[in-house]
Amino acid sequence: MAQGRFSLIFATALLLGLFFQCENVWAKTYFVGYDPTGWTFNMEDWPTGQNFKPNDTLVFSYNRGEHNVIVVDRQGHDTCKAPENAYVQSSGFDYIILNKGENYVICNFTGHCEAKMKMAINVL
Ligand SMILES: [Cu+2]
Repeated sequence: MAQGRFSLIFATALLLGLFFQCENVWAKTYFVGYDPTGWTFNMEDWPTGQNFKPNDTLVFSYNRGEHNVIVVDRQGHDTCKAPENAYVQSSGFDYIILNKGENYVICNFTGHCEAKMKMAINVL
């Protein structure tokens, strides 16, 4: 009986340990923006305070044809210019996977990035 209880406690501790370990390992998925608007203007502050990890996924939901999603570098972010050969996502339901370090995303529809439809996310 005593041994059974010990095994139970041990198994529980083991499971809890695994759970918390997985919690750190499993990447998370975030819907970008404030419900229900999703990816839109004035997004600069949205990442603030969120504990993003490498390999987390950001989902960009928006009306197709009204916006797009382009990963750029710091200069692209600051100047609101995507390179000619940039990979442009425009399905209305796009995603990116965060890398460790700085991640920059803009919408390059005319005037949108300038209207703060851009984000800089530093992943630690
Ligand atoms: Cu846009």
